[in-house]
Amino acid sequence: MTVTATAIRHDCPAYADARVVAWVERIAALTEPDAVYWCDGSAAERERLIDTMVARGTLLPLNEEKRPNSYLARSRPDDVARVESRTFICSRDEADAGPTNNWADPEEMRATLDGLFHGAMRGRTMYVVPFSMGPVGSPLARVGVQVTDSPYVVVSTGTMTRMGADALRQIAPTTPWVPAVHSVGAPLGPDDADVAWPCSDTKYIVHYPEDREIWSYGSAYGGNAILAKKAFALRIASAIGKDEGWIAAHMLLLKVTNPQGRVFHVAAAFPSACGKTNFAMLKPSIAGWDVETIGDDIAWLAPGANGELRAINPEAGFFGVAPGTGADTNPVAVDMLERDVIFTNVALTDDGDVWWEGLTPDTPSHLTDWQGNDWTPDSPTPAAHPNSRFTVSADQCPTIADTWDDPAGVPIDAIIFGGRRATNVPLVAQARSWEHGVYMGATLASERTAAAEGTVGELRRDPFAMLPFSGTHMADHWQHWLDVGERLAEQGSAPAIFQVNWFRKGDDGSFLWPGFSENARVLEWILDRVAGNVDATDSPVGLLPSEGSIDYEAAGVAPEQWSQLFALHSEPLAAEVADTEGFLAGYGDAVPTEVWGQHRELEARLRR
Ligand code: OXD
Ligand code: MN
Repeated sequence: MTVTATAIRHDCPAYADARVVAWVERIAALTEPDAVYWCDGSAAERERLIDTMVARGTLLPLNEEKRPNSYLARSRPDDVARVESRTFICSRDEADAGPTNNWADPEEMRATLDGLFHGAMRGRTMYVVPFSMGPVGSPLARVGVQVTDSPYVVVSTGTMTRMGADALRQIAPTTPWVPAVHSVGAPLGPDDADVAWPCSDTKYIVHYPEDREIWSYGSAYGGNAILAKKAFALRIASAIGKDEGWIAAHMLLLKVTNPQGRVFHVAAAFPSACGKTNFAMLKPSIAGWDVETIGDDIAWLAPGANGELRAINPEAGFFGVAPGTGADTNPVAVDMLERDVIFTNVALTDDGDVWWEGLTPDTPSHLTDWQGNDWTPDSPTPAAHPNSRFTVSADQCPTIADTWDDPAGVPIDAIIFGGRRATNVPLVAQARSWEHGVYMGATLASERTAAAEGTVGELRRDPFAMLPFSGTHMADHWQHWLDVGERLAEQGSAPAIFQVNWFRKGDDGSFLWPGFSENARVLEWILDRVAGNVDATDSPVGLLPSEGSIDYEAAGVAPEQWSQLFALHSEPLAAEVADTEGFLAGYGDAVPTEVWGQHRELEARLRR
């Protein structure tokens, strides 16, 4: 029983734009769902969807006393993460996708997807999910509509975005909007019983940057399926931003108030698995400094009317990695997760609560692991999947800033790039200029293996932490940063740029810096630099803290460790510069001359 166009037109909200309705009709004709449901984003709707999922076994209610109004989802074991190998950027010209994206011809991809989506929603309901990225009506916000046959994706999108009627009302006859089509790829015949986590072995996550369109097939997990997040707010937004003069950045956002009451805003990029959510919820170890959260993953950065760089967090929730989130690493998140959370692939305690590695110092003696099996501390596999997640509303975060959803955004004072580096990269360095900062962002890397002193571990480059998330040629993204910086400099002044590294190791292989709450000392130095309150010392890699400007001993760091945190060893640095040369060359002619210029200058400074 396939839904008819007449039924769709009958059920759609009166204010739905005709283009949206026509598109929904087209996708319904292709995918043949049993019904089409237009989401309004209300609490009652969310409750109904949750009840449906509980009845189907997709969600398990947790102990109401220990974890009120919270649920556990267990995905299929082969649908646990973003699949970069199945993620495509289908620009008309292959060169526009660049060497780091999977490219496919858009016409051929459309034909492939037409075949796959034909009848893909049979036996299921197609939900129409309108959403706003950014505060509804903000000049910095953009709207999209996702259709999906997964109620889990609907509820997750309801937490991660401003979802529902208000977003749909934003779409007037000439408003640009991003259509996103999603199916789990598991149609049901009339006699088929559904499963708790329907998905398909065949997966495609496809972006058409010129058409601003997303199609995703076969997965219900995270960034593969909650298309508002990585697919829209980073990949498609990087293409929109390039045309419109703003930047889609894989960055957290902080509001920081110093002891004198001056407010600063910071945007920081880190590759995945560098503790981004922990830094976004930093509890400072130093008195008088107040750190508040604006976002933990994505920032949209746009030049403002007075030559300042303004930022919004386009999301409305956190889809954070659970393992490693505990009272010592992120006490703010632990408090945030007390209620109203959907957990995915964490372990279940015997009293119906959740657990994951790193949540508590003691491991429970018995758990049900993320796949539903008995688990004890002797079990050979982790209790929670390493990529298990929590999905929670941003306004539940105890440190959320009062300005986090200001439609005008916040003015950015400092930009930070950080990777996980055992060698070479100092705890903190200030870029000499915007161009030098862009070079720091472009050459950002983490080290695969801990390296012995005097060598460099294999570098996994992740320029601007955007490697899996750019909808454009990566080197065009660098050029775009240069262009925006130039525009800021013409009208006002561009924010200062810094590089940080919490992960440098000493000769004995142990971390030199305690990290977490002590990272506030680095933030203090950065913002004192912005305020002009503290000196820096020149070095080949950038401006470093002068002796006495960071109280490292109060962080438990000895003078010998402190000097290792900033040591510049010529051999491994030369090896890294040679590696960078090859890395940049891989982007061919698209590498901006300013980036090559910065590379040559670094080379020359290191030779001196
Ligand atoms: C994420 C990521 O999931 O960056 O946020 O990988
Ligand atoms: Mn991320």
